[in-house]
Formats: sequence, structure tokens, C-alpha cells
Amino acid sequence: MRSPINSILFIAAMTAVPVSAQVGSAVTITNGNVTYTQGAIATGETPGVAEVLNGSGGDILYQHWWWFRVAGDTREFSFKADANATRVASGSSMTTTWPDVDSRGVFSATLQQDVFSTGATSGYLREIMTIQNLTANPLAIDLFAYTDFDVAGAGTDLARGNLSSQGVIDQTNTVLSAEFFGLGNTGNQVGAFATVRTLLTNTAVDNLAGWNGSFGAGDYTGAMQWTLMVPANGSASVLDFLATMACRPQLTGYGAGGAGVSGVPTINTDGYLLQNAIGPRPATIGLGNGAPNALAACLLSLNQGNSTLLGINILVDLGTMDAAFTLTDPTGAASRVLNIPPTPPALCGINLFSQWLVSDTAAANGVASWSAGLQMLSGGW
Ligand SMILES: [Ca+2]
Ligand SMILES: [Ca+2]
Repeated sequence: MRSPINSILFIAAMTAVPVSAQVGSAVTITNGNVTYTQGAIATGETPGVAEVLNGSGGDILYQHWWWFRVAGDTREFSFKADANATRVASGSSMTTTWPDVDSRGVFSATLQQDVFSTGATSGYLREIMTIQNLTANPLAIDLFAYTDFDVAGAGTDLARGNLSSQGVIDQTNTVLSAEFFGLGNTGNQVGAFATVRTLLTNTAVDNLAGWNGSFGAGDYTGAMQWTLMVPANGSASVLDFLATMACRPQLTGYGAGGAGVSGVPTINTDGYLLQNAIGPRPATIGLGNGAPNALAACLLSLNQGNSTLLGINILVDLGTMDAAFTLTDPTGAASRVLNIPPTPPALCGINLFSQWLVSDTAAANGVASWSAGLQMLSGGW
């Protein structure tokens, strides 16, 4: 039997010293309210167990893992639990190392995973995957990170996003939301389970098709692809994030537009309005179906409105309105980019209301056409 002081020292030693963990069993890392569990690493191409990402509001993750393809390979391969792979975990951090991936003698790999709390119910997993070229020739390699978020269960996910961002909410759950965010990736794809994962586990070469816009309701899965040329005897790293958000974003159209020479102008965004802890990020409000080469105004306000000015139905509150002017291109499109500062959760739960007006003498009022309104409820992590 240990004395109390010895027990305390023993426990302190256990928590302070990194512990080598079997790649064949699950490992959990935590920071404050945020927990991430990476399951046993599979010995084959298909992950067989469930991962966990929980910011204290509930688990939003089903599976997450990495694949690669070296130039000349006839398929993608999983980073597997081969004989020399090791995993070391301590506190909020774990490191998985493959000294010789797939026993090719060509490259080693290190996956560094850390969790960070950003609030009482929010936080993120940051991943840095580093490839070390063990040869004297440049190494052409594609890396793939795959994520299956099940926000409040599978089958009712809604996703919005673009090349770097896959924001996921649930159709009915008003609390939980997630984001899969990549930096520097060259490809992406979103689809219903198991279409995206099958691209990585089948016996054919697949490059991700590219995705932006919306998905669902359905069983969201998504992936990102990085096409790399690793210098001879050099290394390259890629970076991604899996976040559980402090508040659930949403996009809602309202009101009706008024037609001009190109029909009724449309308003859209490149995903949810999101703020994150790692840096400023742009959010684009787009216009379509405007008059070509015409003056356009993107209105932005903290409140919804409904007033008439020169025969135009203004759908944002004039008292808190900000307007940015630009010219449409020859197709009648334009965009306004908002730069969202990296200070969560300040924008969490804030609504922004937006609308486009386009100078257009062909409109019924002889002055301008206008889009419907778009309500953007911001999320953040
Ligand atoms: Ca494939
Ligand atoms: Ca899913």
C-alpha cells in the first residue's frame, strides 16, 4: 500500500510524463472542457472505430483519419498501425510517428494532435501532419484528411462551405455545430457517408472533386486533399482543424427581390459566417443576376428592415446600415468580403442582415433592382 504522499507523487508523475500508448487502443487528450479521443489505428485501409470530439455539449464526431498516395501508386493508402508506428500522449497532446511509412523506405510521417479550449462549450483539435522525405529525390505525394461529423446523430446534418471550410450543423438540434477547416489544401469534397470514405479505401486513384455550397440534410462526410512536392531529404507539413463551436451558425433568406434586366438579383455566401481562434478569416457575400457593369451596393445591418425607397424594397434596418459600393462584372456578379477578426466568442450568436441593390434602368422603378434579404447568424470557435 502506498502512503498518501507517494500516491500524490505517483499520480503527478503519471500526469506529467508522456506515456507511450499502443496504436492498437484508443487514446484521449483533453484541455479544459474539450475532449478528443482517437480510436485504435486500423491495420487495414478502413478505420474501424469511432472517434470523439466533445466540447462538453456532446460528441459531434464519428470518424476522422488520414490517407496518402505517392505518385505512381494505383490507389490511396491509410496511415496504418504498422509494426513500427508509435503513439505518445500527454495531457492535451498526442504524437503518432511512422518512421518508415508502409515499409517503403521512402518517407516517414508524424501526426501532431493538440486540443484547445476556447470557451465553456467550445474548442478545437489542431493537427499538423509532417512528411519527411527519406530519399535523395523529390517526393510527389498527396495527403488526405477525412472527417465524418455526426452533429446530434447521423443523417440530419446540414453543411455549408468552400475549399477551406466545411461548417456542419444539425437540422433540428439548435446547440451543436462543427467545422472542418484546412489551410493550404488544394482539393476538397463533401458527400453522404460512405461516398467520400470509399474514394480513399477503394482500389482506384481518386482526386477530390471540389465542393462549395451546401449539403444535406444527410449524413455529412468530408475530406481535404493536399498535393505536395517534398524536397529531396526535406520535409513538408499540412495543417487542419476540427472544431466544436460555441454557437450554431445559420443562413436564412427572407423577403423577395425585385427584377432588373437580368432577372431577380441573387444573394449568397461562401459558407456560414464564422469566427475562429486561429486568425482573421474572410467571409464573402456574393451577388448574381445583376445588370452587367453596373453600380451595386451591398447593404449590411444589425437588424432586419422593411421599407421602400425610390420604389426599392429595402430589407435591412436603415438606422444601423452600412453600404459598400462596387461594380458588377460583365456577368452581373459582384462580391463583398468581410474580414472577421479572430476574437471569439464576440460574434457568437450575432445576426447580420444583408441585401444587394443594383443600378438598373430596366427595373420596374426605373432606378434599381434588388435581391432578397439574407440573415447570417454567426458561429465561432
Ligand atoms: Ca481511391
Ligand atoms: Ca456524418
